[in-house]
Amino acid sequence: MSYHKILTIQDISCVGQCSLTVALPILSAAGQETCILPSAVLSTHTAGFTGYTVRDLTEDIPAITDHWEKERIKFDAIYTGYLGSTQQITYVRDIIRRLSAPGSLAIVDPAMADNGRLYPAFDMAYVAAMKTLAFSADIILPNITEACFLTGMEYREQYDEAYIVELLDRLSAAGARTVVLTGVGFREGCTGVMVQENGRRRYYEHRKIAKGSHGTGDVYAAAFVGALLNERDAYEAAVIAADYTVKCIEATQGDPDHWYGVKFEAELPAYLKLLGK
Ligand code: PXL
Repeated sequence: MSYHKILTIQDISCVGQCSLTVALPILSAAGQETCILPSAVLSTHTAGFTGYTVRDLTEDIPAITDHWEKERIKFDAIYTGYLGSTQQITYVRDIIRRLSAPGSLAIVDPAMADNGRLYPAFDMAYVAAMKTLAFSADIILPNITEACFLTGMEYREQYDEAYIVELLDRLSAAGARTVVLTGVGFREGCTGVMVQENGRRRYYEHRKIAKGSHGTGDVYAAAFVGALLNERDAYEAAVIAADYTVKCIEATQGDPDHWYGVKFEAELPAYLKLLGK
């Protein structure tokens, strides 16, 4: 049986195909009971839109947690993405402590940075708090920029395998158990994902589509979690998520008006096929 109750904690960007509006449909399609805790409500995501509204929901989290605990609600997995504030990270750690079912997995996408820079809402205090969450999780899914912020290593556009190995080893030394490092490319036209687990490294290379696409990190992480909960190991889940994300980007190419996200909905049947459903 691979029907699990998962809690995903991230923002609702009402428009923009990221965070909860991506995670909820993907995890539901993967056949999982998907409970949500919105960290904030934004009119759009923050990567490219201007003048967006933000309502931070940090204050609501303690009462929601208390209620779930009173109802004896427990989760088989807790998966976090973009969070609203530093205080919220403390609350999320509390949720993981109090509401995890036995054997539950904590999966953290430290969604805070890309292309060498933090997203506009974040600062180094947020990075420090994210370290405490990421290094106590079972699985983390950083991109190279996020891995650099988590380890203090210098961000590089050009790198070799030794640089990636050092990044992974520093993450492991800091406490990360399984690391799924995304956006790792060694050759022109290719990118990929490097999975490090129990001292073993495995790399999956796939096509890199030139234009950067917003929201693909969220599509990737949700598809990874969905595959993991369908009894795949971390590497197998990383491969499925990569193949699905590439399809989503391909489905969006050629539509210049669709710069803010990817058309992941159109490729859900392909995702289900990859899951063998
Ligand atoms: O895709 C990550 C993400 C999620 N949520 C919000 C964002 C971003 C990236 O910029 O702004 C609100």
